[in-house]
Amino acid sequence: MSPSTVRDPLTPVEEKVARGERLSAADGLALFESDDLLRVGRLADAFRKGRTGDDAYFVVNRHINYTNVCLNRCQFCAFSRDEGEPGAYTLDVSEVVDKAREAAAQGAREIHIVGGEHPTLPYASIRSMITGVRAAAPSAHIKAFTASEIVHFARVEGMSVEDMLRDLKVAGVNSLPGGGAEIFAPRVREIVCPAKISGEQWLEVHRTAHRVGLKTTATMLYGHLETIEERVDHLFKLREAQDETGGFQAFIPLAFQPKKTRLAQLPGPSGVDDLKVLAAARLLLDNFAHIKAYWVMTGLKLAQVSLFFGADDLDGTVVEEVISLMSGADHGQGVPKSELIRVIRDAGRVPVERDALYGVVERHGEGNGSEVRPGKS
Ligand code: V47
Repeated sequence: MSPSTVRDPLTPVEEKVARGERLSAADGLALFESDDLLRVGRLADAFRKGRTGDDAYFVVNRHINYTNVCLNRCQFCAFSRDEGEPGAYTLDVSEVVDKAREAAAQGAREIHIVGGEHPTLPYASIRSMITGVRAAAPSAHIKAFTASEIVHFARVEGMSVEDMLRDLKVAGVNSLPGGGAEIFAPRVREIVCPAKISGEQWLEVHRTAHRVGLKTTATMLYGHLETIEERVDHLFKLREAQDETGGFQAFIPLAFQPKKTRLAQLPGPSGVDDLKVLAAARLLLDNFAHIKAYWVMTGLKLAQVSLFFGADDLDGTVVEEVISLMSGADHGQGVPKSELIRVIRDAGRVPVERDALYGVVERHGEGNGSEVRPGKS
């Protein structure tokens, strides 16, 4: 074949996207291998626009990390502690409930509760925490417990995962967050989180949650020891599970924060990597309605730029997410709603305040916000 007839690897991907065809693993690799970030971004942006148009979502939410005591001690996690170690903490049920009450009073629609796998905290306390939050914030959506916490509670109580999920649903849990997925590849899990549930178990918990009527989200922790093949494999496993159940609401890539972890020698992902992961995810996860840019991990400025690389959601006001704070992420611990509205508008999108299930709370179209847009008249 002469050089002029060699096709560049992105052309067939662009053709497939234009024909509405599903992308293959080879296409996924071509996206990650491409040096033409803007071309990859344009493709993802056009795909996103076909799904969500000019809307960009955000939610008023609050994270509550009830304990950092954890049996797993994953290499990438600077949050976890052994029981009794300096810096270890466990909030009382009343402290969690107070934080939830305060959040609801400030307009939070979603309360995101996760913690470590505590070796001695009884399940009865976990349950009281949820019933307490439900009573204190009756109209807030409770998004609680990663798949690995669910497996831990089920083990402690001698219950099946399905029964545990049903019990938590009765107590007041409305959906599961996507944490703990990390990267599904056993090769990497063996190094970075050997004590944690496997990728297969994570997927099984989410399939079970969907079966019992709980929606969930999905994450991928990237920018540590994984290869691009392993990223594509992770995304494909999510796509396959979503084909089966349809229960995932959104995908959230989590940019590895190395600073205070046992993998601090690693540089962490670059900005180009952050944008490429979002764009590739948007294109490969054709059965996911939403892709979130989680500003806590990337900073609000890059999260804003992510709206041009496949993301349609900036997640939330967040408030006090300790997992990233302890890992050295220094992008702030909360952002006011007015700031999310401002950055979305400044990107030329319509800010849509959503609830936890993507129901529209308010469209902040031009003219009904009070914030100033410097440089725009
Ligand atoms: O489970 C831990 C990851 C997760 C680090 O579901 C780290 O809507 C980066 O899951 N660098 C917690 N990531 C955050 C999370 C999340 C956030 C926002 C929205 C949703 C959702 C989920 O963060 C953990 C773990 O996978 N993590 N340490 C670190 N050093």
